[in-house]
Amino acid sequence: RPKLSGPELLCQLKEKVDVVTLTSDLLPFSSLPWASQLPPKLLTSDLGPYKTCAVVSSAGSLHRSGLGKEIDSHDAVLRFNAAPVSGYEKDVGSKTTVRLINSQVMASDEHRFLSSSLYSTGVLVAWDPAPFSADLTQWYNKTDYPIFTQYQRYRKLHPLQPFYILHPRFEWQVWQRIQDNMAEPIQKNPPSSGFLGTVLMMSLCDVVHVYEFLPSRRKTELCHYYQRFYDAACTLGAYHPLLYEKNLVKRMNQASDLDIYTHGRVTLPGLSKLNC
Ligand code: NCC
Repeated sequence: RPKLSGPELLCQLKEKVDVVTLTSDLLPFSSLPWASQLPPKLLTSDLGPYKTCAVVSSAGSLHRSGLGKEIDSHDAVLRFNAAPVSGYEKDVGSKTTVRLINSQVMASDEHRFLSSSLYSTGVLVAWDPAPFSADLTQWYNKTDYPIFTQYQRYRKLHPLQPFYILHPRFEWQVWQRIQDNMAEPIQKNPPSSGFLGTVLMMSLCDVVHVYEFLPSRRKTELCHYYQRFYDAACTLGAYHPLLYEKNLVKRMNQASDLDIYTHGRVTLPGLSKLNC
């Protein structure tokens, strides 16, 4: 199959991916007693549009980047999982508009999801690796981690904080974009939070800058900017098809390779700005 150009890949994202979240009117949730804890509307109708947005990967190469000011100059900033800002402002900024978390973070004791103040800033969006092609009821009965019990608990403790859950259809539609553009079969695991969040912000913003998803000259085996833990798999991927995601993002980048090398910065257009 012919290799698509950057603009063609962008149009595929726009045309073949629905950026959807769970709403209280969807079965099986609408028949459950806690349905009203789910938002009535989609994330994309409640949030944005923003002019410029920053997606801050958690990569170790953000360490000593000095990118904090630039990141904070955006209208909205997306962060991932347990990535902190406190103590790291110089490198990653201090603004958090949206935090995308996987269901493992919500469930594991070490992250103290229900009690830590780390999660109380901004809009929360959670996701769980749903089985491929499973319907919502099958997924609901067999989630990877207990995303729904933790969601209900969190909502009770923080009823005013907006909190969305990604529809598994979104995960797998993004996965399909990766697979359709690679010659070999890729692992049937959902894309990483980093790529899911990038596509999510492309649906909310006119321009998206992604930081250290494609590593700069600061490239390191340090996994996260906030932990002394080394593993090249954090940058290259193991469970997630991370290398393939990065290949696509490289092809879609609208700025120069020098931006990647010096700032670890990729520039992507908002989906609404595309003429397909
Ligand atoms: O590490 P993680 O991701 O939280 O990082 C967020 C996103 O940043 C990009 N990244 C990160 C590190 C790095 N060196 N290079 C990068 O490009 C990736 O796009 C990544 O998605 C996840 O995707 O949710 C993930 O979560 C962690 C972990 O669950 C959380 O950090 C909580 O501790 C996963 N690690 C493990 O399961 C051990 C990771 O595989 C994916």
